[in-house]
Amino acid sequence: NIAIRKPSLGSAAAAFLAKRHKLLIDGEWVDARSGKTFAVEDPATEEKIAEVPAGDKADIDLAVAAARRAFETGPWSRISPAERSRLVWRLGDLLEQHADEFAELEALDNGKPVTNARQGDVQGSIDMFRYMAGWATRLNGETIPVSSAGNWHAYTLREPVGVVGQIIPWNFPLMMAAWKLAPALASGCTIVLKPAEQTPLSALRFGQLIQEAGFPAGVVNIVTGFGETAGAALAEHPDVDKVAFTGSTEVGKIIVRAAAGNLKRVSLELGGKSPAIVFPDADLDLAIAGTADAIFYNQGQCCTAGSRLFAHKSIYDRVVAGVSEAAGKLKVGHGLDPSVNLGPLVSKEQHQRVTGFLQSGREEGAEVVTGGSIIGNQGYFVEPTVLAQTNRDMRVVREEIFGPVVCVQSYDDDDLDAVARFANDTEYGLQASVWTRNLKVAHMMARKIRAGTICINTHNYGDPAWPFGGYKQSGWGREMGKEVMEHYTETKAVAARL
Ligand code: TXE
Repeated sequence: NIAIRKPSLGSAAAAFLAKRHKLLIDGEWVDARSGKTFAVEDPATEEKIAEVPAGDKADIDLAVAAARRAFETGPWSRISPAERSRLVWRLGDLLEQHADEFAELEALDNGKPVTNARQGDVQGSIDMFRYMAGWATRLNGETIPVSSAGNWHAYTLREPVGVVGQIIPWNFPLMMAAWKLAPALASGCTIVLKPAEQTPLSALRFGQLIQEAGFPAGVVNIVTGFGETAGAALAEHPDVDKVAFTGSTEVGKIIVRAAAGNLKRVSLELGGKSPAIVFPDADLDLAIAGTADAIFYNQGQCCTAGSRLFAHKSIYDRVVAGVSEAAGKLKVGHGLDPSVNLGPLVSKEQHQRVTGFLQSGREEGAEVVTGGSIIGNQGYFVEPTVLAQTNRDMRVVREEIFGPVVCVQSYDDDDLDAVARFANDTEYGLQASVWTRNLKVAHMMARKIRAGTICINTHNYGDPAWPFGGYKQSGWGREMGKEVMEHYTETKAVAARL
């Protein structure tokens, strides 16, 4: 079931790859000031596929200055909400026109299966721009019936927060850019975007679409580079009004400290260790397929991955056998092969990290029901793995693995509070799924679990209209939905004595 051959790229993606890649600053494509570049690799073959500029503090300074000018004095500052809406909508249209090219770039750069990239990442991004386009014309304030004596007219205005720094990860490179850019643009902010160093290509290609759509210079600036240099410079920049970050909880804490310098607004979407709970009355075919997908989709590199699977004792053996069988059926190979369902992990670092966890799971006594090893000696492939007989004290159960590795635990308690305690036994709180036919159980569990998103008979759900984010150490704030607009706007209260 393993086919690691590299299919060829379509002509559009190949033409983009062959270009010399530059930073987008103030409407111009430029080299990093230092002249430095770094290599981007195909994680399925470990071949170098591109070189991109290694932007650092000097480039971030230029990009922030351009974003500030665009925000304060550029045509963007005078543009009508309807025109902003039209421009954001246009990004969705342009992305749709180039959807296959973007899907291929994502598959090549990240390793993910191209069919998932097309249906998930690219379609999700198109939908995000279209949904957020609507918000541009709906950011109205309110009139307030104040209690002060005399005649007053009091009201609020919603204003864009200003210059926004956006730092994104490598697991859904284009979609994370879309989640961040779309609401910021709809609300009238200007942006400096820093893609992850592992996967910069789709963001750079998207920069071309931003220009084609007709956004004024400086509204979106894209600086590729490393976290410790470009990312850190953006997070601590005194002229950035807000930073939006998706990535590890560890770096999220660094961002908060860096942001304290000028008290910029911070939103964070961080790690997870999401529970998937299968109740004895669940539709088991649905639950087995769904909980397998919850962990194996995107090679387990989802912040919401259903990495802690709880199955009631009465169905535990069937769930373990079913998820293991589903793992065995996955076709592993190069992400560009449309028949593949499981690609490589994104990088050597992630490969080592995940294999370290597999080793740790074994040492701590987990039973490897299926998988458990790396695949081949080229590319960052790992077998989809089911670890059974796991418990709350194991590192594999406590820490985010970010690979196709599920830890199954059985429970025999019928008390919902007790079940919720298992689910909540983590420092994270991003998502949870509940698999049951009983409506009362489903909705009671939804209330008892401390997580930002709850899925009933599904997992890894997302929609542009559905607010997404975490409790506890999974982050601050919500992306998507109407909630995200809170993060990209300030409320100004005005009072007039009449
Ligand atoms: O993430 P980092 P890494 C988790 C997952 C994974 C682990 C490590 O568990 O195994 O994190 O991945 C930028 N100042 N997630 O090391 O470092 C970096 O350049 C400013 C969960 O790749 O957090 C990149 O653009 N920025 C997650 C982004 O932060 C810095 C997605 C994310 O990288 C920085 C990815 C710094 N000091 C990993 N250091 C999710 N929530 O979906 C790094 N960056």
